[in-house]
Amino acid sequence: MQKVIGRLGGCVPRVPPPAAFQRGGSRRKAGKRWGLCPPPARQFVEEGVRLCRPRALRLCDGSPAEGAALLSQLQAEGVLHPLPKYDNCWLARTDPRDVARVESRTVLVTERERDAIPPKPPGGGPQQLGNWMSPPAFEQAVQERFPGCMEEPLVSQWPCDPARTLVAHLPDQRRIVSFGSGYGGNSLLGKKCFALRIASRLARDEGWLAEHMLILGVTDPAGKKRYVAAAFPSACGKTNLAMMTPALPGWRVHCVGDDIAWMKFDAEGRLRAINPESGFFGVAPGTSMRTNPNAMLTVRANTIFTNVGCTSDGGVYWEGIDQPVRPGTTLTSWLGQPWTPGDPQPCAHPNSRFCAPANQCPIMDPAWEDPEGVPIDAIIFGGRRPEGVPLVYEAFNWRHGVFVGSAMRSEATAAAEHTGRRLMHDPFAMRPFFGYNAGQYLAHWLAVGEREGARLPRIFHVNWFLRDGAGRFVWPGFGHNARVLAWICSRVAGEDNAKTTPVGLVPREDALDLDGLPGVSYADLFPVSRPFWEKEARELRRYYEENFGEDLPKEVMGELSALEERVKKM
Ligand code: GTP
Ligand code: SPV
Ligand code: MN
Repeated sequence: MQKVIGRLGGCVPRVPPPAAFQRGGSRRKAGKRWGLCPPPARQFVEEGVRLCRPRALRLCDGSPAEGAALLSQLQAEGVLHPLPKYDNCWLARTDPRDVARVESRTVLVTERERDAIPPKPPGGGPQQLGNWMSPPAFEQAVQERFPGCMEEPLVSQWPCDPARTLVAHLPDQRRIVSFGSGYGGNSLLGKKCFALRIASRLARDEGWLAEHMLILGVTDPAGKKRYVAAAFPSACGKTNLAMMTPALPGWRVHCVGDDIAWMKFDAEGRLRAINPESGFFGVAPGTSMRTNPNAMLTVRANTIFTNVGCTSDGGVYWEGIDQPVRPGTTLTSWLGQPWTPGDPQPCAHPNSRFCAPANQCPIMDPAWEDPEGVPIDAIIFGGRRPEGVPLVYEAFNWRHGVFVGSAMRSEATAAAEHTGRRLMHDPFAMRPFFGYNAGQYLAHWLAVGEREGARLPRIFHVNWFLRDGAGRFVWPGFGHNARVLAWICSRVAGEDNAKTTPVGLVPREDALDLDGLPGVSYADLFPVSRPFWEKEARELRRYYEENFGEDLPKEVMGELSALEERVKKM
């Protein structure tokens, strides 16, 4: 033990012995723990200590007692505020400049640029499929940020450095280096950084898939259960679909995961999915007992809320929470200011979130932690499309499905730094999360479809977000999305209940259950117009050419040409 302290101290003369090592019993325990660390882990820690020069070092054991001690320490430091209305729930208010992922500062570091991103467009416009950094530039960036960074005095209760934020990935070494942000996907390194970016690269190398997808089980009234995976861009409805309470009598939904799916073929050729996460980091605004009761029940205990508003009786508050505020109770905004309904600025930040253990969700699937995964029958793509894109359509086959995934577009949301309701391309909902060249990613998906003996899931596209002339959603969404899941299940069962459009297969008018939805018309939900799809195809061609260039698989370009031909004949 002494030797270990000596070595740490020796490497870093100005670092006193780690805090956890300074008291009798815990000093002995910490020493034992250090001795049990595998040598590469010790080396990693020693390098970190040398570089960042922390005042103290603590080896975490993950025990409940340690968790409780950390929470009290963070409360004492003013980072977390207790929410006494619930059981062990906490509010964190971040620095207002550190509220979302920063795609512009997220980089892949590889020797060759082409391994990270497709070639830059000839016109010099911005490439939108990720950012590459060369290894020397990365080394310099590290030297400009890390040496002594843990010696710096804290300037606020939320340490961050927005001007120098950098979220770097070295896929060849399976390494992640993140600096300057404490928010969500920038700093929860097991989530987007590892389970999507690094894992997508592992998946390509090893023949599986790491995707920005929810996984759910859906059981029909006859008791037949199927699992589906769905990729929607950030803040576009994965958590809500994964936990939904079906509005169709007799149907049940169970949740396996709400954000990330790792999928691999089994010996029978079935694609099996696991959720690599143990909790949810979900969007708060819009979550209510009406829209997502299971999420509301999940976050009543052991939950950290970030940037939501709060009530003077120790509860949380956000736009769309749909709960009356008790008389005499006052509200405080995410900025810590008094807030009253009607104020021009929102009470909660639009990207405010809850972080809660998944096992608290009342409808977790019995197989949610099964290491074999659950068999996937359907893959669903989707996005926020205010016009032109039908409620649901099915791809003609796997290759067409890969095209549909590559063609995904959605309105910008508050999950990243983009602003306004701008329509953005987001292939496979992975634009912020590709761990290698997106053209090679599409080629990998095409190769998966060619795999010998594979029993491929069917592929669908959904759009819950069509609006009418007055800007209102034409589809009620949430629990009513079960109506669409029911049609998807009928297709998986082989029912002949679709009609062909140039875009894909849509439900025949009698095949989608719209009972009890006054004012919702089939015609409004299934707009398929020639001018819209001509424009869409033109825009897609431009996007492919400028962003994927010659790295776009020819099969995908072939599918676009086929769509253009079908649209011409409308
Ligand atoms: P990330 O965690 O960022 O990856 O997002 P997500 O895809 O899990 O999004 P989430 O389910 O949290 O939904 C984001 C927002 O969309 C919330 O404000 C929801 O209330 C809203 N939303 C989800 N489903 C629907 C729907 O069916 N209809 C409508 N109108 N809004 C929805
Ligand atoms: C997303 O943006 O897709 C999220 C939230 O799931 S974060 O973890 O912050 O990336
Ligand atoms: Mn996500």
